[in-house]
Parts: sequence; structure tokens; C-alpha cells
Amino acid sequence: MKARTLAVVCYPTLGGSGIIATELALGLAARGHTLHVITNAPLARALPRSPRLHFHVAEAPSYPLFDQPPQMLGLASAIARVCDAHEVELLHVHYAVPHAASAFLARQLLGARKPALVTTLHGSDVTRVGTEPAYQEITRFCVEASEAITTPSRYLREQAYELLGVSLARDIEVIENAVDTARFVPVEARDPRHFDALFPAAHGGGPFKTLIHVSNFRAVKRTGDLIELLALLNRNFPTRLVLVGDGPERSVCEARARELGLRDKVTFLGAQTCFTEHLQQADAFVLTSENESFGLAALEALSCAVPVFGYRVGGLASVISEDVGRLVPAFDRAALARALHEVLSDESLRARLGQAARQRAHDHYRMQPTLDRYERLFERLCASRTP
Ligand code: GMT
Repeated sequence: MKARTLAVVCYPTLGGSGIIATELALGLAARGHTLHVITNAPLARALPRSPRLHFHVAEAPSYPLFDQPPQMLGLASAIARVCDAHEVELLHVHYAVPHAASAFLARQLLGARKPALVTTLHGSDVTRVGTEPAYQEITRFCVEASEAITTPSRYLREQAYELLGVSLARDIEVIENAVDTARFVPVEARDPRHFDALFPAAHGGGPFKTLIHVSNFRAVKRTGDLIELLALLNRNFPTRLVLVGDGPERSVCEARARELGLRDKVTFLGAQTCFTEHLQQADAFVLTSENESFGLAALEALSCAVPVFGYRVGGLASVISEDVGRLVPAFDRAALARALHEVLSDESLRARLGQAARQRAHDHYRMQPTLDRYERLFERLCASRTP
């Protein structure tokens, strides 16, 4: 593809949509494109320097009349300025609310100089917030104003038609998320003592199996289920839990762990940008989400050869096949505990799932084929704008 000037809008936090957006930006810059990443706050994760990667933080000045600074407006203004100043040919927005609306406004402002627009829907922008009656019409309208719409799973594509009401006449392209399989790698030999320093108080009753979970601790993640699960497992199977990330449900989990007498078996690491060393050493990755359009954190675990366990919800089943972990009926914690017990008590089975997990990440979810898909889409749209 001819080198193009592209802009990306995403959330700066450690959520999946921001992670995949910045990974794509890095990959596209490495392929010779110039990328302008626009966010409403500095990125939570520092990215490697690249002469072709530029960052812009949208300003949203406040005023005593405002409850909150009008971020959507500040973002629209930043998009228009960046696109105009750098002659951006294509704008890619990740997560529709409110990014698709900011992009719509910016393009109106730019008139004939407007870039082509691609909107990637990610999950709760369709299944939750996008379908709030107060937001649905405006979100659907702005999403449909994009020249191309993509989703990371077939599941979310169906939901976009069904819940958001995107017209069936509009094509929605499924481009699955990907993982950097060179960074998320298995360790050659796992260290059985790796987690001991994180659990100084948990003596006696071992040897422990260690589960890991990574998320933003929002209600949709049902992180409280992880604590209940840990209690079930510890009835006859010494297990510890490492929790990476932060968010509104974290304090609820901490309180529940205390109530259940499990505080010495749970470690809260908080928001971390470098947790791969822990992921690689875990016996299993667990997620108990009420819904996941894809499950990027689970894919990162697979790439580290760590089997994944969770509920059969949303698009997770397309990522987690039976040979790389276990998905059980939604919210059935006892079934999840049984599945974990079955696999973790048989190290050769666990290792087989781990190997298959790595293979699956490598065969289906490497960055390069995903970058190829986006490049083809972007080139088609950029070429059709050029006179
Ligand atoms: O939709 C969200 O909840 C936010 C978003 C994020 O920023 O973390 O997560 C979604 O996008 C990820 C990247 O495509 C997916 O891996 C997650 O499964 C998806 N989350 C949900 O569907 C709940």
C-alpha cells in the first residue's frame, strides 16, 4: 500500500480498544505510514518512539457553567485541526461513543478536506452504552456516516445490526483483534516460586496453583465472581489469584476477599503496563465477564501459552476453543471451578492446552495478517477519494 497519512482516535486507558488501536498504529507506522494518534488524555502506556508516530491530546477547557468539560467537542475540534494541518487521508475511530460523533462533527467542519472515516465498534459501545435510549439514535447515525464499519468478532457484527440498529444494507467487516506474539511469549521453563513474593502471608496449605485475571474492573467483568470462584476452589485445591488492573469493582472484590477469609490468597497489582512476566507464569487465565465481544486480554494469555477459563458469552467462544481452555455456561461458578480443577490437577493436560493456546495465537491472531486487512481497507477508501 502507498504510504498514507492516517489519524486514529481511541481511549488512552488500558482497555482493549485503546490497546489494539495503539498496536495497530505502531504496526502501520512500521510499514511506512504516518500516524496521528488523538486521545482526550495522555496514553496510559508509553509507546516506542517512531518518527512516523505522532500524539495529540485534545483539550477540553472548562467553564464555571459546565458540570463537566465538553470532551466530545474538544475531541471534534482536535480531530479537525490535526486532519487539516497534516492533510490526513483517513481517520480511524475506535469505540463509537462518543468518538464517532466527534468524528462526524470534525468532518462537517472540514467539508471537502474531510478524511475518509472508519469506525471500529468494540463491545459495550454496542451492547451497553450505545443502546442506551439517550444515545442509540445518535450513535447509529454517526456510525452509519462512516465509509466503513468494522467489528472484532462476528458476534459484535450481529449485535450492531440487532441492538444498535445499523442498516442491514451496510456492510460491517469483521477484522479480528490480534496480539504481538513476539512480545507475549511463553517462558521456556516456568518457575514454581515465581508468585511466592506476591503472597507473603499465604503459608501452609500449598503447593498453590495460581490464576491470573487482567481487566478494568468494570461491572461487565463480574470480577466479584472471581473471588467466589477462589473460595470454591480452595475448599479442596490450594489456589491463589493475581488480579491486574483497576476500576470501580476493585474495592468490592477486596472487601469480599476479606469477608471470605481469602485476603492472603488474592493479590491486587493495580493498573500495570508490564504484566507479561506474571502472565507467563500463571497456571490459568480466568475471566468471568457478563459479556465480551472478543476478549483481547484472554488472547494475550493464549499467546503466552496460558489456558483460558471463563463463561461462554459473546464472542469469546470464537477465540477460546475447547483445545485451549474451557468455557462453561454463563455465571455457573461451580462449573468453572470444576473445569479449573480438572485441568489444573493434571499438569500434562494443562501443558497440552497451553501449547495449543500458543499455537492458536500464532496461527490465527498474529499482528501482520490483521495489519494487512486494515491496510487493504484503508487503501480502498483512500484510493477512492483521490481524483
Ligand atoms: O467495550 C468495552 O467494554 C470496552 C472495550 C475496551 O476498551 O476495553 O472492550 C471491548 O473491546 C475489546 C477490544 O476489541 C474486546 O477485546 C473486549 O472484549 C470488549 N469488551 C466487551 O465487549 C465488554
